[in-house]
Amino acid sequence: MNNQYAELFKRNKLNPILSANNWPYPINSVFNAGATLLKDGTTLLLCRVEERSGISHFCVARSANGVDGWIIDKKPTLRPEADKFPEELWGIEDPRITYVPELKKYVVVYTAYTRDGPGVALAQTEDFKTFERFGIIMPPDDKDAALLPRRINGSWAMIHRPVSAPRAHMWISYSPDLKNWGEHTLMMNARKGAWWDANKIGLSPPPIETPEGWLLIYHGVKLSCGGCIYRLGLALFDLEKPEICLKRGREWIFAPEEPYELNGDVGNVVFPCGYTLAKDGDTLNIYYGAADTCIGLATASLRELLDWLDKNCEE
Ligand code: BMA
Repeated sequence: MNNQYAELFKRNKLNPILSANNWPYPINSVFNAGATLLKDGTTLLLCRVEERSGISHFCVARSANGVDGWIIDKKPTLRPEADKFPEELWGIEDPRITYVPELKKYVVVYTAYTRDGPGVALAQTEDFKTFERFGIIMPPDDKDAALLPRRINGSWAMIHRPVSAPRAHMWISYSPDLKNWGEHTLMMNARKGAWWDANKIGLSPPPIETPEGWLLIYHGVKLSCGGCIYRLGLALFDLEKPEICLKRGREWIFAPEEPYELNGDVGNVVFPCGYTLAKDGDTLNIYYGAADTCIGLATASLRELLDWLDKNCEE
């Protein structure tokens, strides 16, 4: 075979593993799900469900093996509540879940679609049944946010993606209490020109802590006359100063190729918001929205990702 490249993300044979047809109530699409492993080993996906109004809410799907046999909540798990939280006027989107051992809670950071564009909102939960909302924590335009699972030098840390049109870069901010955020620091720039990650980048799933640093899977948006292509790349950041980039991959590692990734409501999109790490400490299950229509699963080896980054990072 010609044109061979390292296949770091291996798609599951059952892909797409979840789509609107699986849902217990009528919806348009299901994609961009946050993910976590519960204490009993169950995989929990907090799925973004788009209703046939265009507004999104979240719905929980649980599976014993993280691949099939999904048990889906019979009705929406978390709906936008615009009367109490006006920033949720046009829905809630793209949740990222971080389990925080210090709080013994899951912190969900998501996009609240406000009258003035997307902003970042936060809620915490112990059981994915009741949620304590903190409201909006980053004003619009801002999205693609996730909390780090532990404090950095005494402060909570959150990666997010403010927009200063026409460019959008990744930032990190710090907080004493998860409500008030400051020390806003640029973390990584979008490249320029013809690069796959020119002009617009953002965090995809929450950062992965490894002995070598925080491994980030991020998306780059290439804009051409044919539209946008959402692809994924890798970068590594300092464990105690996460705004410091240690390595950044030159090439993308995962891109839309399969029919369900190329075609859908928004074609040419792979967009993971969550991963789980298997008991072996190496196998990553990456759950990604495909073409803003369904959910795919790809498996990768953490060791292989770090080795690839070592050999393929920019000078
Ligand atoms: C991004 C987000 C995602 C979406 C993607 C492709 O900006 O809004 O929710 O999957 O665009 O449409």
